[in-house]
Amino acid sequence: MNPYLDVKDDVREALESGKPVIALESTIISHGMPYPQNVETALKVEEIARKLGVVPATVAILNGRLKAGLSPEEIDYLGKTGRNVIKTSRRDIPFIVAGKKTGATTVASTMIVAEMAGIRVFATGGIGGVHRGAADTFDISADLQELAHTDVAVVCAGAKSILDIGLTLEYLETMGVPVVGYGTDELPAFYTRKSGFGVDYRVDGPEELAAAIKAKYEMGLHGGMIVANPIPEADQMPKEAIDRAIDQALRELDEKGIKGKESTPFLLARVAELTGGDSLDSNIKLVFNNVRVASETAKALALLK
Ligand code: PSU
Ligand code: MN
Repeated sequence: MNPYLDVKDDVREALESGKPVIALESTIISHGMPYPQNVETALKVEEIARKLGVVPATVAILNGRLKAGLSPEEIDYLGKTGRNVIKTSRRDIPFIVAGKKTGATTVASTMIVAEMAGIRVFATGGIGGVHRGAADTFDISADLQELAHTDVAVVCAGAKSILDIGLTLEYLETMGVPVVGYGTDELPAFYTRKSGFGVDYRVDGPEELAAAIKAKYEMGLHGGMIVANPIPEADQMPKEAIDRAIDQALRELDEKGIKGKESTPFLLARVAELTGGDSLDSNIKLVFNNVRVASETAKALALLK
């Protein structure tokens, strides 16, 4: 095992005995949602996985140690400290570790730690992507490069329109990352079930998905996979309301000159404020839904091994 990594006891036991485990990220806790909903969601997500017979491993860096699996107190700390925790992507990891600092892991860095620990399936809400206006700003999330190289399947709710969805799909195609629709031929758009863009492959259940994941890794085809799982019908946002909020948040981002790693947290927080919390409710529900799919997939994968 990697000497920089601490694997929580229950996670270690499950991995050693071939039982299903899923990874969860922590930037969604500290930078993706407000307190206390962030902590409530993170704890509930772990409970959902456990009830399905899956061990959850929430990932973060605490005092310089990579962690696969956190205690409820550690999750509470990350949620309470919020945006004062360092948002940690691939490039940040050596400095957070060497400086014995605490970092919340993005999709990219959670994939890195999950792969080190031997966890194949990861559930979150949304991934980073190619931002609107990227032709000028070059703002392309490091999550996409990680998906190109690191062997973890990421269950998310598709790509939201703070991103350029079309460019994000082009980038993923170039990088050889499969975009899989879970029970859908159309890529979901996070808050809504439809984006107008197709997926590469559709799967209709965890066994079918697990078989593709197993084939990929057994052939040594390195890199991740995006499993796009539509938000449940009842939890969707009205398209006009969400589009309006996103457009306004993007205008404000531009006016304020916010750039780099601050962009996504700013946009998520503004959209939640502008929709009076409705988008936060949808966000929480879609995360629960993704955890269920990731858990069933981890179980199917464990049975195939
Ligand atoms: N999208 C969401 N919620 C989130 C994020 C994205 O709906 O919490 C977080 C994830 O941790 C993701 C990160 O990995 O933002 C991407 O940030 P950036 O765009 O700076 O790469
Ligand atoms: Mn970015």
